[in-house]
Amino acid sequence: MKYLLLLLPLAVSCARTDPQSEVAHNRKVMALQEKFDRFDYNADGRLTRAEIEQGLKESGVGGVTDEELDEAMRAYDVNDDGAISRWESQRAINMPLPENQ
Ligand SMILES: [Ca+2]
Ligand SMILES: [Ca+2]
Repeated sequence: MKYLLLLLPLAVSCARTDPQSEVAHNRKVMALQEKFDRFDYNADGRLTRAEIEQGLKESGVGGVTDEELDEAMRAYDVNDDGAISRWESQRAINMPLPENQ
């Protein structure tokens, strides 16, 4: 469930919607964009580890260790440039949670 910690502020508002519905999906993407923009403090279109850390703190999500952040960055940072881009975050909401977590 560790990945869920990072995704929580990004995806928690979408968890209860019907994944089959296009409307629900659009709503999900919009909610994600909104949170993405809120986390993207320097508005460069990418979330760095530091921005995510700050965003989690301001969202009241505590108890995320450095290790878990590293792990989540590795999972979401597809092109390995040290930041989560918009499409990487969009990919993440459609990604099934790892079953062994
Ligand atoms: Ca940024
Ligand atoms: Ca990246």
